[in-house]
Amino acid sequence: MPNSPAPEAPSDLRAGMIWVPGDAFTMGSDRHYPEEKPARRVRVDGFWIDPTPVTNRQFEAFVRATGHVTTAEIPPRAEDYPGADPRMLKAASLVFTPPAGPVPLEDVSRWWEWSFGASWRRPRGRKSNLKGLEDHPVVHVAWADVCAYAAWAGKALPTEAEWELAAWGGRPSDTEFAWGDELVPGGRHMANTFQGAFPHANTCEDGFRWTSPVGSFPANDLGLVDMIGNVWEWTTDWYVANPGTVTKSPCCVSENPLGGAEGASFDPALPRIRIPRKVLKGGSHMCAPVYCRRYRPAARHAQAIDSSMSHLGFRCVVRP
Ligand SMILES: [Ca+2]
Ligand SMILES: [Cu+2]
Repeated sequence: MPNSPAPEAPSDLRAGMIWVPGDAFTMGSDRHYPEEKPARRVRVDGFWIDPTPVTNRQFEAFVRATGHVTTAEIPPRAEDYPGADPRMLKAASLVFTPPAGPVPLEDVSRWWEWSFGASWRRPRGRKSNLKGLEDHPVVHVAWADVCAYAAWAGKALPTEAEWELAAWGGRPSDTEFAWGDELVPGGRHMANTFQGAFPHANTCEDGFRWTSPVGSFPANDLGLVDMIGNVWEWTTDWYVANPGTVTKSPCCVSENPLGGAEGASFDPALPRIRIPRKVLKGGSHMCAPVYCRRYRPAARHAQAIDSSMSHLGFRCVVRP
């Protein structure tokens, strides 16, 4: 029923949202991956944000109310993917499928499987289900899906700057991690990440091999959980590799920055496939010191808007 008027969002969806006071802060980092450069002063107006990533329980309420069919549940159209093997053009999503032993870490195809039948309902492939995962973040949601959810809920998706300010939780943005300078302070895991030899030997010292129920790790000072780790989260910004260059303000502090231009967000490595990309934030349960140290507020990743994955979710905001 995609054309019928959106039903009223249940009021409890908005209850519990947390106010992030407007502030100026240093966005990005000069000390980590190149795409986080340059560290720059920005100012962001205050907004409300969901305290947790959207859960399977919440997403199910949305699907039940609207009949929404997610991108992963629809076979891709051949004309959108020139050169694609027709046998691959089936409803599918990317599922982390760890190999038995060590593999070259440059080759992501060694652990990402284009899994037919995988979707938010079957997060670990066709034979999986949501039993016991009701309070885990929903995954396998593409950009159109998270936009549809936000519209139904009367909310919006955060900008990268809003998300990054919220991830600092009111603390100054001058430490290595959102909670301080140690990844595992005093042996306490602060987020669901990957321990051990990536991708084959997860030792699960933090207690979770896959996603975790929201709130399994400590909240930040604003009361937000799972900003770091668990699942990557969508933001509205079009991805550009050098975000500092799109600062529009003539003075030194950029106000409510919005990211780059859509046309500049295509993947230069895939010149035939012109799918724009958004910025993801927060890292996931697959970030590991030996492979991907993106369990930090400044870290970012480019994601094609048509793609969904087993470590990718979202949360919403409301602006005053
Ligand atoms: Ca983990
Ligand atoms: Cu990572």
